[in-house]
Amino acid sequence: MRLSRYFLPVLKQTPAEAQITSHRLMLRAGMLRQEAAGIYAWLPLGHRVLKKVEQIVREEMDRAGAIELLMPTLQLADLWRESGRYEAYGAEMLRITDRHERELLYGPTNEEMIAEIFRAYVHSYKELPKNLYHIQWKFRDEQRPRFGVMRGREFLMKDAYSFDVDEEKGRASYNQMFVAYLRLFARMGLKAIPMKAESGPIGGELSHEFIVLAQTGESAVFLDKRMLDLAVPGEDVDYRGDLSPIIEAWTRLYAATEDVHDADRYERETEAANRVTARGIEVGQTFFFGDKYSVPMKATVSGPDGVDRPVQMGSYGVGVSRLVGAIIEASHDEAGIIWPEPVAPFGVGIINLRVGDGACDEACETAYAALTAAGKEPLLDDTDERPGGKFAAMDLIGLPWQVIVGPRGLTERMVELKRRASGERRTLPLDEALKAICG
Ligand code: 5CA
Repeated sequence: MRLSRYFLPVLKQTPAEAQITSHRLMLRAGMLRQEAAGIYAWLPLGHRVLKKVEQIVREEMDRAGAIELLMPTLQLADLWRESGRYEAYGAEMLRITDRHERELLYGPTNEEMIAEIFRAYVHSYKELPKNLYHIQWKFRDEQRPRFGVMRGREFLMKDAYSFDVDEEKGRASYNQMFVAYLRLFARMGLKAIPMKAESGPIGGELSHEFIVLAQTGESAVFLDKRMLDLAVPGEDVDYRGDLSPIIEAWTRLYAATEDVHDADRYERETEAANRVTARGIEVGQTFFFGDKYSVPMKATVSGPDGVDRPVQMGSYGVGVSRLVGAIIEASHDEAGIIWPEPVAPFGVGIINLRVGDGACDEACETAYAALTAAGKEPLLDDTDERPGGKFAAMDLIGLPWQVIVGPRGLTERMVELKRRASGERRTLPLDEALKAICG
């Protein structure tokens, strides 16, 4: 992408309304624009990151055997009356009436709708297990939307739903998702700590919240510091095998939530020497709730004995849009964002310090073509901005690499290569810089 043709409205001033770093940086880096309280337009740079995060989530869901579909944002109120949640959900639900006076709602989650789809088509245990997921916008009319995409009203969520014939198999499906979660957060450069959780309005007894540690997090956590070094299951995890040892190793060290009672319980369960207090951001939550929805909604399957039974369900959410903010909270410095490579909007920034200078333009075009061909998605700053402004903007948007091309260096056939994360700079010939980036 050439910056002169792109749409990247970076702000020089710090926006007054932003209270936390990620919100401030997303506004300054031209990623996001607020359209109403808790409702945002994703500008091109933000949109690229959102799509990368979404794709990692999708790949790990697919790897774990989940199947993607897409359900609508609007749902019929009657569907929610079946489960009893239409009234229970309260003021957070955005209720809508259409021209025929039919009652609808903007979906805050999809347990009811997926149970409705399931019961229409699946009737036998032989078709199980199944795990269906989608990545779709949700709406929750939060009392206090704040911190930008962290607590929005409209937000992008991945929600997966597992269906099994009995509780044991249902728990095995839950464990598969648990491991997939550890992996998908790790792929984004995050360490997400699973904590035993209350299930709230979703219901059920078995639930974990996945928390990314960050100073600005909304949840206070008490955790065993050994968790910080616990390995994340690698590529070799066999989802068909028994995952309980991995779950065991993690849940043995789970932390408690801000609930004081949990903190008390935790006190008893762990040695004080290993305990640390921290703050964190909830980037995902998993639930196993058995027949909570399948009983009222009559989603049943016949078992091997020919007898019908309610299907055993779990649900698994990831806050896709919240993750973009969480990654920034976990990875930034005074100058701006530091994107982990897998989610960076562009892989490399090329800075042309003197646009119009034949040698500079040519070296930049060479770099641009080679990096594009290598799949590194370069962003070429070919604008007339002053060098100082170019450096500041490039640091702010946080691409992993910068290639800086100026007339002085080029007289000795040299460019500068900067690593955004460490700040390390090297002066070297262009082809060597390209080799260093492409590996
Ligand atoms: N049906 C279940 C799982 S699919 C569910 O809705 N779970 S949830 O309520 O925990 O939401 C899943 C994830 O969405 C949360 O872990 C969080 O990361 C994200 N999320 C929830 N509310 C918001 C919000 N207001 N703004 C941004 N992200 C949110």
